Amino acid sequence: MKILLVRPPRIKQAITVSDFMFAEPLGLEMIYGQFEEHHEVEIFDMMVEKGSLTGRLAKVLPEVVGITSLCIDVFEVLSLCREAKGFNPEITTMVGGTQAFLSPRSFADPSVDYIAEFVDESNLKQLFASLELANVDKPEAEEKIALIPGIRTSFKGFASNGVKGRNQYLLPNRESTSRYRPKYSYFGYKPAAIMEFGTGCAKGCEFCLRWRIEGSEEKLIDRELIKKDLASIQEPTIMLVDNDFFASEQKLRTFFCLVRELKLRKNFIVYASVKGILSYEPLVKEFQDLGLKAVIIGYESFNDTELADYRKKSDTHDNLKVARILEHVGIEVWASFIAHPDWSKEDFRKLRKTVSLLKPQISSINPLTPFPNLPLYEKYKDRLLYPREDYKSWSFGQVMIRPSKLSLREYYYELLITNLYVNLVVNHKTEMIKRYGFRRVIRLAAGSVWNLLRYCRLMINVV
Ligand code: B12
Repeated sequence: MKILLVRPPRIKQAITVSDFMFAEPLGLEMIYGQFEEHHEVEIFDMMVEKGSLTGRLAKVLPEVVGITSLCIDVFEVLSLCREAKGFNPEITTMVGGTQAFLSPRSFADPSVDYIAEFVDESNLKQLFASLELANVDKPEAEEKIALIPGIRTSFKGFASNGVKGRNQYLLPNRESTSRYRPKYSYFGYKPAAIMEFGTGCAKGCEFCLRWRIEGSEEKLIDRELIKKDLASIQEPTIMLVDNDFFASEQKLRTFFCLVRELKLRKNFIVYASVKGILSYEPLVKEFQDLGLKAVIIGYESFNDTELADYRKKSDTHDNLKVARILEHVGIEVWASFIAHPDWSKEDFRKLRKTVSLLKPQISSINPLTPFPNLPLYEKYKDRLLYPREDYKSWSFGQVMIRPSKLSLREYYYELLITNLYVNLVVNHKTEMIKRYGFRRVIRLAAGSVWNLLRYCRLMINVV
């Protein structure tokens, strides 16, 4: 079969998809890896490509079009499925990815044939065998597909077949995106690859979707698979997208062993928790010697009550300790903060003060987003500014909960001023240029400016 795997184009509302943070479609590379042996597969990355889907369909003439999705992509994905069906109604359309897992019903549309709620080696094999069978005996194939765990079908009204599961980390084929790879970047490092070393997160912070996606159990991915994957990466920088790379000493040590065994000389960027860094502080330096360059960390707030409410396992005192540890060893920090909807002007001022004490190289301050799959959604349901079906607004970069102490416009103004202050005033740009080089600092600054422009637009458009 000919299979075209598609990543939808950039969505205007996204903040991360600028030159400073623009990662490869890892999920599609995994699907490619599963089928390349027996099928003709191609990845069409519309975040990079200028051409239309129809243009590509005319060249490839696929039988199956599989599209990956995040929440803000829903309308775009549906429009691509309609385009595929419009080009040739015989094309089988299939949607997978984060949104298909978190909210499969958002793709219940006549233009979609299958929703892959979760995938693993086994259900993917069954699905593609059945699709081949459909060319010979459609009713029998449909009967079989309806029983495959994790696959929702249009002919069953997209009802779940009742089997629960999670996405399996499969070996990606990185060459499948070779023509796009020079464009992929993370944190201003370009080119950069992304991968995962362990899945799940036991911390369960109230605002975080990631434990909902991967589960609360922290597990290491199969060592041999990771070894192959690591060895296949050509880029000088690898971003490890695990929820908390400092989740355990065993995790860190296993990774160090692999890096030594493969004699890798790479830049590594990781997400880490404050608690993890405090618990395994002596390993920070060892990791740095092996290539750790930057850490993405959630400091979230200046206020201990808020941190406790978010179910964070650390307080403001811990945040400061970690900031000093990372500053001392010379690891770059990208800190994220959550603007609470009940903040006053004074609270924003307190945040600015806290950021100048913590001194991260980059700070992103995003409004609290009570995502539909989180307990927070119920808590703030009555104060929501947008309905859950307004998918594009759920970008983590837009005010979703009506502020209680400021008007919406004042709130956006505070967000704008605070982002401007912490990224353009607090960070000593000349020191950063000396340390990280002009090009990287320009890329990082471009990310901040992009964010600021968004807030400007949102502030002006408030009704
Ligand atoms: C890397 C990353 C990115 C990359 C690339 C994402 C991509 N897929 O194209 C970049 C930097 C571009 C990005 C951007 C954004 N991201 Co992002 N990103 C991530 C991150 C860190 C890792 C995602 C990943 O690669 N996971 C590993 C892969 C293997 O998993 P996967 O894609 O789900 O694939 C599996 C299955 O789903 C399946 N699959 C995937 N696609 C398909 C397709 C078919 C047909 C089939 C059958 C199967 C299948 O195959 C894989 C098997 O394991 C996650 C956090 C996390 N750890 O989950 C956030 C995350 C996914 N991002 C998120 C968000 C909010 C965004 C932005 C909106 C942020 C912003 N405000 O700018 C933008 C949106 C960009 C846009 N659409 O324009 C949210 C998602 C929320 C949601 N419900 O959708 C997450 C969960 C982070 C968070 N805040 O909690 N992101």
